[in-house]
Amino acid sequence: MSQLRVAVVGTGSMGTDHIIRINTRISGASITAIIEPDQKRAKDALVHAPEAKKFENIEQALASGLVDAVLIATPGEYHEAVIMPIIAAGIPVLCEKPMTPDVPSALRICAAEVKAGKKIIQVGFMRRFDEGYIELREQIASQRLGELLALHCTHRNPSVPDWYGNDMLIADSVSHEFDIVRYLTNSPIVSVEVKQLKRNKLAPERLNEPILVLMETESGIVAAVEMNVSVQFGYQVITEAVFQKGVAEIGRSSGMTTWEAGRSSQSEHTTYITRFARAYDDEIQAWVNAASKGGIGGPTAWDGYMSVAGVQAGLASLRSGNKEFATYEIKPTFYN
Ligand code: ISE
Repeated sequence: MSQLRVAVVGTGSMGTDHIIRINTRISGASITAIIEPDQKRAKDALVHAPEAKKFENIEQALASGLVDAVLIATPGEYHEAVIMPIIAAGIPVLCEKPMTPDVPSALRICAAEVKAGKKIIQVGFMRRFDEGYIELREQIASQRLGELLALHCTHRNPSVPDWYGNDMLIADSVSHEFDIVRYLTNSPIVSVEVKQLKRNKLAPERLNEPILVLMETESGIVAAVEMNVSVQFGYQVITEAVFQKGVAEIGRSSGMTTWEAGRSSQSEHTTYITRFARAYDDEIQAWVNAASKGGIGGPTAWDGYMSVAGVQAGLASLRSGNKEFATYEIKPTFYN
């Protein structure tokens, strides 16, 4: 296949960022179709993909013969309805996180993929492609500093849009840590406890945050995640790993330091789009390379399900204030 012809479903900020990425920085792919019900958003997206055709729904796009692979960037609650026809068509898909809003729908997707007999769903956990996380995972696995004892994770957003509700602290934002902590430690998360920190009065009224999410892995590692979406100053995702013989930290800004008028300052990211730009590029390039051969090049639908199951325990703890336990279905051998 010369160029992978990609349809993008959902052209909000993330979908549009992927369109620009695929049409400018990624090799071997181009955008041939978009599916977006909001006329203004669709029009804005087509500026970056003038060759693409707009379709009303995924079924029409698949039937057009213009699509070899699909990238889904709508909110999680719309994913299942879009993924099912794609599984039936048997073409590769990159689905942004969270894969679905709840465990039953995540399991339905896995079951449909298993039944179809081929791994075609990659879930958009871009942190797995971030240089720092890759290095940290190797550091943990090598045991050069001895055993890993604990993780301190900082996840801070300057602010969030109007449609971001309180549950999204866990379901949308901490969904990343449910994946990456399991990935770093190579061990599933068995319990989650959400603590309310002192409320930031600058947070929108509907949000009760920051929160501290304590997740414990089966291997006994506790990760303490500060989830904070009203920090005002910038976007930070920092991880500190505590080992028997040392400490490793990733994610501090590497922006320019400026000395001026008796002060020094360093620029900081203000959005995940720039903080993880390289990771997104590497994620999408790996997906395009694999999808061109009909497969996937990153986290599977099962990884998507494992994060959703962690989110479910996290939401239970957010409501009860207690430690809640995560339970999982047995992994089908298909995903080994
Ligand atoms: C957003 O959806 C993301 O995926 C970002 O990585 C995360 O930092 C942010 O909190 C989410 O809302």
